[in-house]
Amino acid sequence: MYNKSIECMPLAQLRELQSKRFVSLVERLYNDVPFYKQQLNEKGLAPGDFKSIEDISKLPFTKKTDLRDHYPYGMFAKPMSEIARIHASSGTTGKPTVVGYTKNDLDIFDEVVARSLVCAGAKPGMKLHNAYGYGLFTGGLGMHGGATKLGMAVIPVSGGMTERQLTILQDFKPEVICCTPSYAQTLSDEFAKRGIDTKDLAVKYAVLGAEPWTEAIRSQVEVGLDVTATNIYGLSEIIGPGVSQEDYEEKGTGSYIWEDHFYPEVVDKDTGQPLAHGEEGVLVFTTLTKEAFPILRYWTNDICAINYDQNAKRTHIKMSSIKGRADDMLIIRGVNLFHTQVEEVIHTMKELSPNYRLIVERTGNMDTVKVEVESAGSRHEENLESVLKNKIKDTIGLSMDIEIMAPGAIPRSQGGKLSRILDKRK
Ligand code: DLL
Repeated sequence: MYNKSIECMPLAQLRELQSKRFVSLVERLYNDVPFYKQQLNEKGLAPGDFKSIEDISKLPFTKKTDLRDHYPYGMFAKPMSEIARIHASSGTTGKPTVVGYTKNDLDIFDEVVARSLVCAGAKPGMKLHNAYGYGLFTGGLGMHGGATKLGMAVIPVSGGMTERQLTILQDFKPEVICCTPSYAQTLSDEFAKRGIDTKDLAVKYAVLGAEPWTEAIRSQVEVGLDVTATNIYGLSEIIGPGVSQEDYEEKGTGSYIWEDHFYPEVVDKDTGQPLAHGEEGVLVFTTLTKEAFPILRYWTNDICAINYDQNAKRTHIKMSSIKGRADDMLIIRGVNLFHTQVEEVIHTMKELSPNYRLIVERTGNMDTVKVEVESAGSRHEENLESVLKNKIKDTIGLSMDIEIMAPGAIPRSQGGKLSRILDKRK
């Protein structure tokens, strides 16, 4: 849903709106969530100390461990009688993080997803093939609500059952698909395997997110499915998908963060100090409008930079693509490594496909990384391994073993998020 007065709001006015919402948020949280009252009291702060959004840095961060400590409902700011829906995100360890929504929150969720879909190229009257998982994961129901609000017809396929997805894409003729980028790769591969010409599909736009991806995957998916693919970002703790979205006519310039609802900061991952626009660090969000599960300065652990784009269609700030999560960063012989860095190098070599994974092992005291990557065709030059090895060494500064594999050899996404790192040290 394109809302010009909000999406193109002059920055001074946007700041005023954020300030007004922020001041009332601090007051609400102080009164309604004992955890926040205690946090402010411990710092000798009271709601009256917050006059504008500029005061945000006085506040401590909220971390995932705080949510775990208050599992399941301890961070809710509304009684259960006002909660309309509950979602949860499963972490790698321990209990899931539980989040709640009032009816108003669900309206906001619909609004930001509808806005994101328009930004991705979708229009009322189009059909959305929704291959994000339905259930506790926010992807399926989140996209569903936004698409309905926009006036699209939703095909609630959910994740998995790839054969059925292919049939639906061919027969139901959706113009828009949303799924994880790794699952879009799977679908594109499967069409190719069957010799189906994707030019015959109606699908034009792909809205991909929920995991890090780079231009390498964009190229594969855009060619393989004959679509324009854009990035959608979000996390359950903030709302779900629709925290930010890339515009289909501004690809590669970052994703708009819907700043009227989600106030972003980027901070140094070690010191927590706010960084200037353009500098890379941990993304932190404050939800300005949510009622059931509002959150102050949430430490997402996602690494990126934010900046304004003077040439853009909208005024809201953009975030770069996520390099990775700080807790997924590998430290190999003293060098910090995200798998997306390897993906970017792979992208420079047309002989390789962006189907790859990193195998991390420990031999003695030494950590080693092997890159398994599929060749683009069934044959490849003998020296391809050493070319990739040298390129990785030159750009990332690490020596890695390389194994070029036949197309189809690397595990694919079966519908959800795909882990591209196999850490055998654990
Ligand atoms: O993944 C919400 C979502 C659903 C986003 C569908 C986009 C599309 P969680 O399961 O809570 O929520 O996982 C959130 O996934 O902190 C990032 O690390 C990662 N992530 C989400 N979107 C992107 C993206 C959903 N576009 C976590 N690029 C976040 C990179 C992403 N990472």
